[in-house]
Amino acid sequence: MLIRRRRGWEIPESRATPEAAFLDRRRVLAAGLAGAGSLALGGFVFDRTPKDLPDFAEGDPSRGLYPAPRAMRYRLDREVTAERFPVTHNNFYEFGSSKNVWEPAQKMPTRPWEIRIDGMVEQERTVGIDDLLKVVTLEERLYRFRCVEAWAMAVPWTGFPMKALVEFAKPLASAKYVRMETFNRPEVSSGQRQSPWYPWPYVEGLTIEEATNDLTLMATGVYGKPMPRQNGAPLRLIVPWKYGFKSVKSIVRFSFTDQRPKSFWETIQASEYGFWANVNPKVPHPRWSQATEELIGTQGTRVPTQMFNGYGDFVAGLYKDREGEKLWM
Ligand SMILES: Nc1nc2c(c(=O)[nH]1)N[C@H]1C(S)=C(S)[C@@H](COP(=O)(O)O)O[C@H]1N2
Ligand SMILES: [Mo]
Repeated sequence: MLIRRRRGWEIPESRATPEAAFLDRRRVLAAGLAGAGSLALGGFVFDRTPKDLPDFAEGDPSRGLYPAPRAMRYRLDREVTAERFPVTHNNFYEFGSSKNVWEPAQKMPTRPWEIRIDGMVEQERTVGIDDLLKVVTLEERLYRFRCVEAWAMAVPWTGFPMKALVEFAKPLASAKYVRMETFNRPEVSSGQRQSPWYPWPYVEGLTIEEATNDLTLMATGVYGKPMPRQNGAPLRLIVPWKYGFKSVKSIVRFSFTDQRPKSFWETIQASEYGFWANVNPKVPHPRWSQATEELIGTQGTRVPTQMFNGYGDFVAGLYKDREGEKLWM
């Protein structure tokens, strides 16, 4: 293992995992370390980034579907982030609370991968990922992506509109929300084993209107290849106008419901991570500003955060009748 000075985009440990701050404190107490320890790395990080990226999609049976044609409608105001950053700088608590989870994530089997569709639907059903991929059309979209921790990237996701998944599921008219769940498998998830106090499984939710918005993508790949495990293989959500924690990874269940789902992060700390979580530069997180964001892979370049992460034309209408609700965090 190599210890070296952090690069510009690697914010110090104390700021790098604010989403984990509460739980880290609990873990320190639980371990009887009386508030010490967790910051011992100071300004240093362990670099687990390989020089040459491994073939993260080795053996993936869906390989032949990539690369998919790019949808030119989704334009960026910045360069696409170099591939090595988004595939080695991740948030995926199932494999630990640091950003260096790509290696442990390789332990996650992605086949067979069964997806349960249940709740307020015409007929509950289970579908395998490869059967689902046969009935949808993949496309590539360049999206900005903004983590609540004030770092951002620009990524070529491949996937299909979530609208197609909703049509496939045939929800009843009474369904108002879709609740999405990540796998719960402590035998493959070091995070679930080592941090049993987290409210596993990871859960997120959207209104049906959000889920069927043109922007909302079920992502199955990135950089013209099947999705690496650390980015949420084989199926994850991408909602680019919301903070990144809404974009739940490695989904195994979609439940249609008339009750607003309570997410993983909302269960942990509702005052900081709410249901709506739309990006807004003017509404600070209780512990830091959201006015600017650091572009990963650029030696610390910061740019202004945009309202709805720059996607207001697509989504502002969704919230017209929701004034007074806590739409921004
Ligand atoms: N199941 C699951 N999904 C998750 C997370 C997680 O810890 N577990 N982290 C979220 C957060 S905070 C972010 S910023 C994005 C990161 O996605 P990336 O690693 O592909 O950049 O995934 C989101 N989806
Ligand atoms: Mo995040």
